[in-house]
Amino acid sequence: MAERKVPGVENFQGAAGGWASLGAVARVLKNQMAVGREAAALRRVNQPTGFDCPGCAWPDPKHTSSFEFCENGAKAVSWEATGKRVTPELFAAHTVSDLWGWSDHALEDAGRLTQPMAYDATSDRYQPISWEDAFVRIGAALRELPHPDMAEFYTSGRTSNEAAFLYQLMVREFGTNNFPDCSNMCHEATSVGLPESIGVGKGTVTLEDFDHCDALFSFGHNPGTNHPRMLSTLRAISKRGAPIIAVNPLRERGLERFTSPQDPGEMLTNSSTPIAQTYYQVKIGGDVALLKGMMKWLFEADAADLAAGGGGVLDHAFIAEHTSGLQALREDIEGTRWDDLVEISGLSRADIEAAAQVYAKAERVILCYGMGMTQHRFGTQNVQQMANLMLLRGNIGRVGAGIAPIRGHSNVQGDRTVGITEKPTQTLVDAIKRSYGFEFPLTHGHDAVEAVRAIRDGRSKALVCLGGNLAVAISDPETTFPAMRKLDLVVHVATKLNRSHLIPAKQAFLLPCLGRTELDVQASGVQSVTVEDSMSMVHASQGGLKPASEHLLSEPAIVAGIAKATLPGSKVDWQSLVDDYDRIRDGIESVFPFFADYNRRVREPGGFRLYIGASVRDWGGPGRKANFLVAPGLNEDPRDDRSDALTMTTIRSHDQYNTSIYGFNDRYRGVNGRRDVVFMNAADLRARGLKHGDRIDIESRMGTGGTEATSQNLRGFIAVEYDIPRGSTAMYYPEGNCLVPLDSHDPKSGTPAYKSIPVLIRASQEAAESV
Ligand SMILES: Nc1nc2c(c(=O)[nH]1)N[C@H]1C(S)=C(S)[C@@H](COP(=O)(O)OP(=O)(O)OC[C@H]3O[C@@H](n4cnc5c(=O)[nH]c(N)nc54)[C@H](O)[C@@H]3O)O[C@H]1N2
Ligand SMILES: Nc1nc2c(c(=O)[nH]1)N[C@H]1C(S)=C(S)[C@@H](COP(=O)(O)OP(=O)(O)OC[C@H]3O[C@@H](n4cnc5c(=O)[nH]c(N)nc54)[C@H](O)[C@@H]3O)O[C@H]1N2
Ligand SMILES: [Mo]
Repeated sequence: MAERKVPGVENFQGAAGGWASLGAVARVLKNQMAVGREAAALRRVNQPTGFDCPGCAWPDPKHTSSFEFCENGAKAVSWEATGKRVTPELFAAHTVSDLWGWSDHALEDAGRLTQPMAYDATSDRYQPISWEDAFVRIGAALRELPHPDMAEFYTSGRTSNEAAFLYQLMVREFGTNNFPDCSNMCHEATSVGLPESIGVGKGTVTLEDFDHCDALFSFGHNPGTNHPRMLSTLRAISKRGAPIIAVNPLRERGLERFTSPQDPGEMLTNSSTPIAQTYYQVKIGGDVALLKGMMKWLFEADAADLAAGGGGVLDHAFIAEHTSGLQALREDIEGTRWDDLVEISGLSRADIEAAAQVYAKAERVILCYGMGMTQHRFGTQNVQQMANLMLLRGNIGRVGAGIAPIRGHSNVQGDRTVGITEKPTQTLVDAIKRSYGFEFPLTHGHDAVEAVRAIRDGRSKALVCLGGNLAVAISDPETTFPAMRKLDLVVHVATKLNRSHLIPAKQAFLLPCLGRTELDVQASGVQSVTVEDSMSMVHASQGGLKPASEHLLSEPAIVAGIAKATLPGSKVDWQSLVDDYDRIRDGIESVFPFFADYNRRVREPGGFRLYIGASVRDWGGPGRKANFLVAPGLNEDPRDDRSDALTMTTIRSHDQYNTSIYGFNDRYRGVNGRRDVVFMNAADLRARGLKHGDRIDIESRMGTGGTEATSQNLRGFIAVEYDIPRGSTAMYYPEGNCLVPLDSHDPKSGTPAYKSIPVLIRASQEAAESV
């Protein structure tokens, strides 16, 4: 790190975890001012009889007997269980335009929403409304639309299976498949890419597999911040001597060293366990080059071994029995030059070969990956090249081996499983007809990007959001914000206030719901909901806290309320489903037979695992095979015509949950009290005549080259010298979203290219002086 002192920026030397993370939790609890309530909540998190942690989708160990400490989980829980409240008085005191001026942090920090509110344009304020009136007005507005396809129904991944199932049932009876979903911005490349490779769009491993792997590869994710409970698993692997290989342009501390708060020895001696044995700082967008390089070495080593009379390095028996497409892959890889692989990955040939050797030496390999792989224009190719690598040595479908997309929201995978999809199948149409007696169209609906396009073009006039913060999470606020202001109806079901709520349409409703931590009582008594984690484990979640306000309804009750008002002749008995969530689960089971015996199985401690064909080498039905798939070229990103362009990635800080900004510190990257930083390589700074701490402007070059570019440039950010490859640069999400035009996404999966934005960076025009 450079000599110059920049306020709030330092070189963090510690390990991930440890006392600092306990301290951080204590601070959050204090700030949220309801310590009793939150501490009670924390004792019940991820317990067999407690609630599922809203923090992430990492699975729970089988027999959790004591609270598994996790900083991320503690923050998520206390953020929800806060003592602060957004009351009608707050809305009376502030116009919506006034609230717009608050920061994202301040909006959510104001506390929990307490009453249903409706927007009044004359006073530019949200005013209290009764639930009944809200439902009636929403129902009337939806029915007034000329066509059901003119409404968008967004889901964010905290929604339970029960709420999601009711929601899709309502929307389908209403007559559309417009299901934009947070997973369209997240692991869609997995959902689209993996089925083509291995017949299923989900991970193939269980948590137990991690006890048996001989090597673990981590591509493009940051577990120290985003899935801290995974560090315990990584630590155990490291302790038994199996190599962990990290592939990430940034040196993320959680992948380097971890002090386990669960380990009194480490805590008392301030020692830590090393995590990654080798850390490859790939260039942003260079992963396909690395993967192809590894495969190139494998093909070469295999040929040499076979020529020498050996059995080969590839798993030939597996390839012959279970796969197709090897020859085309081999030709593609053989036609790729080492020089190109080295240049685009940013890694030396020796490094690439060493990674391949670790892979080849291990009998059982697990490969984990996150947003660093999916949020690119070539996200689907990234996923499929990882699958190729795994298939070459039969590393899918046996104990201790497999591919593990690490999901984000705690039930993002489950929402999809129970029907939140814009691309329904005939099977789903038939099953819903059988169970509920109505038909719905097979036509594909809108995903997240397409929904915003439709809103922009006036093709959609209503937006209903079951959670989330769509306007801020999606790319291109310059397009999105003004487009959403033109809507006729917007409905937000939410726990906390955020910027999307402040983009009112002609009619806007803010409907406050119970959170995961809270007691949900319906006619038949206390209810639990169910969720599915990253490893396809389905389990129950039951909140225990007194609701934040007496006016809150559960998400299933709100969905049913909207449904009854929108569909007067409905074939569904909405009230009976809400009275007893067991009936919703019976419904899920009747539509999706793989949930057989749902209510019984989910009551077993730890729940049950859904059938994942690829885990047992069933590639999507009898006679089907796994496929090696060719990705043409090495990098599909639009190369910029300007050679001085850098590639920007947008990442999460340690103190945020997506668009929820808990605070302004990013401890493991040494940033305190600010978010306006851009991490840059020293040579890139020098080449632009810049120094650590200088103020800079960022110009997006994405979409230059013909596509419609509406993205905006950023001014007055702070350049921070950082250990990142030359040509790569990073800043925080959502600050960076305005650099990504709506049309910059993976053409196959629709995932916005948040992680590879060509940008020009120069000294700020705004203020000549630096900090
Ligand atoms: N505390 C906390 N927990 C969370 C969330 C949160 O915001 N806060 N969000 C939740 C959600 S919805 C999700 S999806 C997950 C997200 O969890 P992650 O997948 O870890 O998401 P990001 O923070 O976006 O980090 C992506 C990582 O990819 C790296 N990266 C960037 N570009 C590239 C590239 O081109 N190649 C490679 N190999 N790596 C790259 C970045 O350096 C970073 O380490 O976490 C979930 N858990
Ligand atoms: N540049 C850039 N953009 C990105 C990403 C990136 O890495 N870079 N990541 C993308 C990813 S992976 C994702 S998943 C999306 C996230 O997109 P979203 O899921 O839409 O966003 P969140 O920030 O998770 O939503 C936060 C809001 O959810 C509401 N909420 C919280 N808990 C509950 C609940 O229990 N019920 C209900 N009804 N509401 C609740 C609160 O009101 C809160 O304000 O963002 C995407 N955007
Ligand atoms: Mo996500």
